[in-house]
Amino acid sequence: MAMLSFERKYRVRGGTLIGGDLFDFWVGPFYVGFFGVTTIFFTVLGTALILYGAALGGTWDPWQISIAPPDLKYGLGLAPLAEGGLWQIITVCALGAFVSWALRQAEIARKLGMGMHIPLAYSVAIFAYFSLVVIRPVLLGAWGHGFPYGIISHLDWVSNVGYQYLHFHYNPAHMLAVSFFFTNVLALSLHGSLILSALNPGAGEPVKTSEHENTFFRDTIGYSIGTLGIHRLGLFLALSAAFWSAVCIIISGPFWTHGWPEWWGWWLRLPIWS
Ligand code: UQ1
Repeated sequence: MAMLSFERKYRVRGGTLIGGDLFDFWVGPFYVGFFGVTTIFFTVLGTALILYGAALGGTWDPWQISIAPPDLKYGLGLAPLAEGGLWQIITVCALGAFVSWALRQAEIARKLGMGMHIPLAYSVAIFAYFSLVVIRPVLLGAWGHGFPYGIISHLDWVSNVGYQYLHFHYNPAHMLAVSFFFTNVLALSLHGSLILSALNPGAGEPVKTSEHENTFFRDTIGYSIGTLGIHRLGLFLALSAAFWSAVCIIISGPFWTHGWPEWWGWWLRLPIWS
């Protein structure tokens, strides 16, 4: 692939965390690096194992394919391949690929003299996955508490675990997570539509800039958070959504075993009602 004229300026040596110059090169438009190699390794191995697990599963219907974690009886031990062992290795591959990807982001950010915002933000998404398949299963004492890798089967898992706590929407951390997800959607819809409306004012009209963007929101709600501010807000909302998602599932079981509606008993027991 041809290199764009400005790319030469940004294809700088160094910034690697490991391996020195060894993997400090590009293939077409893609930076490789040590962690590019490990990302490819874990991704290819993990995908091959998913295909093997699917072949053992008796269906090629994409909706029905599922690779389940081990039975609870295996606790935190290793299970035979066809009885959850594949799920265990696939989980290691997934985490290997995700962490490799985050470290490749960190190397590229160092190369370009940028902050670590991108790998840090991505790490919060990894943390949410890690909390589901490692932290909570370890706290509960069995890998069998992880979720199955399948389109319908993981939805069934979410539904079943939700009903195990009677009504998951009463989980206060779940409430926070959902509220952050919704607010994130609101912020991105406001931001995306504002940018498109300023840059696509209509045929023959000159493109508008941030002065117009500020004025639109000052005119409508008396306040503009600014062009940098909206991105800070968006990052905060997105990270908060993922963070509270992780918290809401970690506390379900390890720290609260009853139905979540019951948790609100503290409110009913407040002395002010008597
Ligand atoms: C905003 O104020 C702003 O500053 C100009 C943006 O930057 C481009 C935005 O995208 C949005 C959505 C707003 C409005 C948001 C709030 C929280 C007032």
